[in-house]
Amino acid sequence: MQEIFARTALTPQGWRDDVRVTIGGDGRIVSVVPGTEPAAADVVPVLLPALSNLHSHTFQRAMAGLAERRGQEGRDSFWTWRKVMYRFLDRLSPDDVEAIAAFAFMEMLEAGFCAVAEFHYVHHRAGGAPYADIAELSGRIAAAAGQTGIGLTLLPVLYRHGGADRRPLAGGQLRFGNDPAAFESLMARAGEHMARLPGDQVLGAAAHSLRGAGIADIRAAMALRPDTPFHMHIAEQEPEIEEILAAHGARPVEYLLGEVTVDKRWCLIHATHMNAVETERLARSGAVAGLCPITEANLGDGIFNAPAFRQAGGRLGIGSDSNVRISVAEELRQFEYSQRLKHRARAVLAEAGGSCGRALHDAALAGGAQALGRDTGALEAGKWADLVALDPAAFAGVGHGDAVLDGWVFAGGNDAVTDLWSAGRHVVRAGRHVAREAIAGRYAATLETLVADL
Ligand code: NGQ
Ligand code: ZN
Repeated sequence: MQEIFARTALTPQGWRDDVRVTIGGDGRIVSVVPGTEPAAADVVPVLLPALSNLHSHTFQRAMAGLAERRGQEGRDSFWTWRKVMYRFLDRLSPDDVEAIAAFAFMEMLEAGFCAVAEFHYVHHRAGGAPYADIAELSGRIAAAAGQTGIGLTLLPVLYRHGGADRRPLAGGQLRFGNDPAAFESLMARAGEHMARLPGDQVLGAAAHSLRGAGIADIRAAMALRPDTPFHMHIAEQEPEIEEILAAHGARPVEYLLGEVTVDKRWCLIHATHMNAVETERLARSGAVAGLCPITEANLGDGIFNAPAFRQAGGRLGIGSDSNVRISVAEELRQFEYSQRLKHRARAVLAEAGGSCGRALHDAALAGGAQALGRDTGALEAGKWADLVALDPAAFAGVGHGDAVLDGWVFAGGNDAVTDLWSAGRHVVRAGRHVAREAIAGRYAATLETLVADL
């Protein structure tokens, strides 16, 4: 049993003062009692249910800041970035994958994320030969989650083609490829690796995109674990809309919704470019739109149509995707700010009369929990103890009510996070991960070898 005493906490009933939260040995919340006396060991100023990060490619963390140079010719774009990314991933050994994942997971925890959906598509050796264990790299991701204590929803990704015209994989993409039979064995082995993690782990699946997998392959991948999360990238770039239109005579979201049942288990990553009909239909499907505001800005993707999507009851969450910067507060801020710039308005995501920070937080909390298939998202008995403690002094902010969230999102950042519990694992204390030194040391050594000849 652990006890936390919070001066103020966000409960399903709203903000409450002097709250004692008791956590069971199984990592779930036993009780949440407001109006108590501080008797507990851990006394924190503000306690919140922690957010889940619904989309990550951890290996890309090691490229942060290394792909911001403009090429000699033409226009830099998502597609030129992707070439650099492919060159980079071709160098990664299993040890590198694990060291980078551990470092990124640690940073996520320090930023206030309790859990992550790792959209994992690098499966094989450079050139495409499988490892002796086909799920070697899935095992390395699981091991990194174990070292850091983050809650992991692992999404092994099916990837077969180099484009919607079914051209073969080439270059760096050779590390991604599996036919449906190989993918089934990979999923089974990944399940064995995941079984070594604590009980909050989840194994779902994904298809990379309508460019990387055909609709029959997507249906087969969906059928492997029917009740678990299923994710896919969609409609991120305008050339991608043209590519799907040319191959299938329909826009990506329109095409997908017409071919498979998209429901609550689905998370569509980006969904940046949707027309009004697609926006409305996706919102009504119950699926989560997986927004990655910092990465989408970094890659020049475009701006999600948030007002229409929310109006139609759409669910959304946030992901750190390329991990060029890992921050809960900055993701929510970037999301709202791109809406403000586009619509030339303020507090776009807020309800009438309500706090913007609170609305962003609540939406991402619910959407993240759903997308990860994780029993989380509230300070409530029975849920995983996924908790983050903030110190509003870090942003010289108000310590009560929704102003805490507005302060954190618009004026604060990672340094306001003092403590984090993931399914009861108290892995961030005084703002630092408990194993930071070892994890950061291993990462620095890895990075040195990787960038030596970049
Ligand atoms: C990815 N990342 O799979 O890592 C993609 C780029 C692609 C983002 N879209 C590759 N942020 O979509 O083909
Ligand atoms: Zn992605």
